[in-house]
Amino acid sequence: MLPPSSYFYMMGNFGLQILVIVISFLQSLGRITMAVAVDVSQFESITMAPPDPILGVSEAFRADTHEMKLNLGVGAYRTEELQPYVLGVVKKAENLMLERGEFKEYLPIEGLAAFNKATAELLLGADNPIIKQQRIATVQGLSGTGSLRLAAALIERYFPGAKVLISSPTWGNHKNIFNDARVPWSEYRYYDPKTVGLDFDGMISDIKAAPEGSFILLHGCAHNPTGIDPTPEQWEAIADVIQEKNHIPFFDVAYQGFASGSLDADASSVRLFAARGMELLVAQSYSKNLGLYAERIGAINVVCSSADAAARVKSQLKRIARPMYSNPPVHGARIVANVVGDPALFSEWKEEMELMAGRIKSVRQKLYDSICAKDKSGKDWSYILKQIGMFSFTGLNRAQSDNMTDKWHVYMTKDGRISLAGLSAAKCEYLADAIIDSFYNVS
Ligand code: PLA
Repeated sequence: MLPPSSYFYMMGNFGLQILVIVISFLQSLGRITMAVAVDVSQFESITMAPPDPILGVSEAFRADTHEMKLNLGVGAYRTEELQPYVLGVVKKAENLMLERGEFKEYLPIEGLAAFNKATAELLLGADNPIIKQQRIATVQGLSGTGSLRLAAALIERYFPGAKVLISSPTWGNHKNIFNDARVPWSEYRYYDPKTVGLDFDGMISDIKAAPEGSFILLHGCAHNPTGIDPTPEQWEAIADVIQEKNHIPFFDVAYQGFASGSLDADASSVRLFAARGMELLVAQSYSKNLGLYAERIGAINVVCSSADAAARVKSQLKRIARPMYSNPPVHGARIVANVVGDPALFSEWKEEMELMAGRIKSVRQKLYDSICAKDKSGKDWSYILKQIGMFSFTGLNRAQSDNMTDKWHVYMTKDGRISLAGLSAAKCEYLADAIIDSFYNVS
């Protein structure tokens, strides 16, 4: 049999004309269009994407109808009743905004000036000389992710071929962000499964071995997913080797206030590097500490050695942002500016944050106590208590994590991470049973 195209050749021009007339006639009867639309799509070559390893967990959770189901996937703070929480200071700030009847016109490309000022001050401390010297370029971003993406685009454009070193493991989206921005990356050792602690020597030697002038991505505090942070002495040693190798530190600060409950203490890693006079990048997010997840509010900050360099960097960040999303949304920016800029709201925020961080610490303790009371094997579970922030890196492997979900309806990421921010005291016993069953009965 001949391939269909050969018949067209054989028909010649006249035959084709007849075919076109016939097709037009059938189209006018509404027959042919339907057949074409159903059978062949212009998007045929697009395959189905896998669900997101973190946000996809919430989708699966919503579809489960079991009464004991528990969503410990995404890092989102819930109340003891496992309900989403809007901070009191956020409601107050929003009321203020309504009273003032604030407008909704476009923001400048770099975002709301009052927000940019507040966010840099929150990061470095209001009296940091870097701010007075105007050595910081701050651009409002679409939360932590969008801010990281802007920085990645800046690296791709102005440091062609430069590598970003990311911790192993890290937040899953880091790799996507640099891949999509076409920035090469590799990993440095971070987590030591034997000690369930920091592989400090591995980290230092991998940073040392990286090509001079690499970007070193560091979690400012509450490392995701491990919950393991370097000590202040270790941070100094990390800064030493970064400085020695002329690398550029690139901080991701998504949990300021959530590690210790103190905004200042949680910014100490960044401040330590900045105090050495180093140039650095910092992406900030207000998703967790102000509970503004869906408002997409954050910033990218570039600390430079001169005000002149900072002005140029800022101008280029704006140039990158303009064709990407033009300018950022105003609502979250106003909330942050109102809360940080008002002494009464600011101190109220700190209290609420301590409360949130405190609730997470207390379920962490309760989970540990419940596991220890149930597990008579003598296994040391104390790493659960040593980890900080929203997450616990349980050490459960993929099959064990699957068991947590399939048998126990506990939704979590497949790397063994659980978000304690989604756990209530009432569910600690149940979770302890699930962990012990998965750990001992699944390999
Ligand atoms: N950086 C780190 C280290 C994060 O953990 C997250 C969020 C972000 C940046 C970005 O958050 P933002 O864009 O909302 O500001 N990580 C979450 C959510 C909480 C997520 O994956 O998007 C997590 O569950 O890991």
